[in-house]
Amino acid sequence: MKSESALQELAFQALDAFQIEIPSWGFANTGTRFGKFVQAAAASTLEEKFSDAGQVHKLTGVTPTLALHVLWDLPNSVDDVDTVRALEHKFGVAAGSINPNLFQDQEYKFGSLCNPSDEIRERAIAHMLDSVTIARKLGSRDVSLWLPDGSNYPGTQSIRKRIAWLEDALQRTHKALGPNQRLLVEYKPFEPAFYHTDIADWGMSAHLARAAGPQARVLVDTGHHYATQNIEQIVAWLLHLDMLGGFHFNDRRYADDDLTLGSIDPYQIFRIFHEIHLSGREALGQIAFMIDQSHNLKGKMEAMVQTVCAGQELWLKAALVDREQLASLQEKCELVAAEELFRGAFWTDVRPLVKEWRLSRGLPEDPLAALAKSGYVQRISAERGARMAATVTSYA
Ligand code: LRH
Ligand code: MN
Repeated sequence: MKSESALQELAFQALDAFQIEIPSWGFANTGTRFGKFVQAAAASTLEEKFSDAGQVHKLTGVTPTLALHVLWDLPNSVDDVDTVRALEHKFGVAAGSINPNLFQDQEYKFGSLCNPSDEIRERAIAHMLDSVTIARKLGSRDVSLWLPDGSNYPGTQSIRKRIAWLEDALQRTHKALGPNQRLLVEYKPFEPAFYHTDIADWGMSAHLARAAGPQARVLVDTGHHYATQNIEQIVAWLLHLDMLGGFHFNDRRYADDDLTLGSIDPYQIFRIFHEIHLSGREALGQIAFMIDQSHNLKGKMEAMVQTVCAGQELWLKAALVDREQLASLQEKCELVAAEELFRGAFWTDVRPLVKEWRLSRGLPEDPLAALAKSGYVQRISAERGARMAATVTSYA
């Protein structure tokens, strides 16, 4: 059994190593195809998104970067770089991963990088290259690609030709990367396409990343798996292959529900974090932790702070696994003892240790309570609320 001081030291080391990137779109009004419930406090300008991100970083100390979606956050593309620079400075949060938007233009009805029209493919590739330029100018390491491309009916598209077009597009994008940049390739089994999706699983993503070049890696969105898939096994494989570039963390009950991390199956994230801890500190620098959620009902600031805290707690629980002891029990196939050791860490209430760490780093011990006490949400609701009435939208 570890002494209290040894336990605290282990905990503080683990928490010092934990950082997670927040998505600009997590602060905006989002919904489902059945509608959007708008919130007065929601952010709709890039300045408001940086302001909210700055507040989350001030409260938690572990969210120094903000993921940006090009057409949502830089509508003038490269010409908006200086605006972003000024906001980084004003709110003390840096631009993080740059996410191309290849899913909203009408011309992408039959695909973007995989569209049968080479003209449309060229325009999609031009957007990829713009995204690389934006990332380079902002000093962002990762260009993070998710592609909705696919089809809805058998026989309506050539799956083989689309693979070749993808390989070509990602190789040309990889060529444009700076020496310290990476291309992350995110997979998703379905939605919005419901027959085939061109990048549907980790194997396709890993192949495309490898074919693109040495600076490409796989991005694992925890919501992009069939309900029965063993995600931590996929993570173990990607670590083994040195192809894991990062995560989009969220939770789900059914499909890509984009619910808050740890709200449905916290043990899932714990099992993933365990595989990361097994790979040690050096691997951690190469694995981008990012949140990808849409807060349709919860207050967006509260949901974001809650998510960061849940991430910290699950990260520390997994750090408490005595991996040496576990390895020897696994070796001896002492199943129950191994499981009890493993799950025992998950049952551990680490909240007091996390509070100690926050206080030792000059951070509020309870960020959610500090958010409520700050009056920040009330203030932005008043400032932004007037605009709300005008934006009620419906799907059909
Ligand atoms: C697609 C996705 C992707 C983002 C989007 C906001 O489902 O996970 O990562 O571009 O959500
Ligand atoms: Mn995602």
